[in-house]
Amino acid sequence: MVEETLVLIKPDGVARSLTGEILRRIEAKGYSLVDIRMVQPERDILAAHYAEHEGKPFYEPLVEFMLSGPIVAIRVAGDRVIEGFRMLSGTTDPTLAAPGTIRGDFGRDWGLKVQQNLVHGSDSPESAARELALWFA
Ligand code: YYY
Ligand code: MG
Repeated sequence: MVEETLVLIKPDGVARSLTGEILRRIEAKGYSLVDIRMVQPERDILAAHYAEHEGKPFYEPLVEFMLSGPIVAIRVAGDRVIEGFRMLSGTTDPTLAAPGTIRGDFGRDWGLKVQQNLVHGSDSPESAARELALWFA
């Protein structure tokens, strides 16, 4: 079942020059890069993107972090890519993300926050449709 998902390389991934490595892993898995853009997002797009987390204690620091530098937004297509990219990414907390995943291999613990976990991937077909419309309007 071919799907599309939204992947974001967060400001820490761009700043640490991991863009190429992350794109390489997506392509090596057999997924296609359909569209890609580098963005310095405004607060309103991030508020919409993370609307489900509004009011949670990590929401404000998360949005501030996402505003701290350029982001790479990617439209990725592939068989069950929504679930598949989240497997490539690894679980939210880089400390707990399995070795071999993006967050498990490159997420750092020393003094960094959970929000600095390098990538975002849509979590369902509904989220993917909503987020792709937002970032690739
Ligand atoms: O989908 P995923 O990115 O793995 O996690 P979410 O639960 O959707 O949270 C979004 C984002 O918020 C997460 O990537 C890091 C940050 N965050 C946090 O800073 N602290 C938490 N306790 C939970 C999430
Ligand atoms: Mg999420």
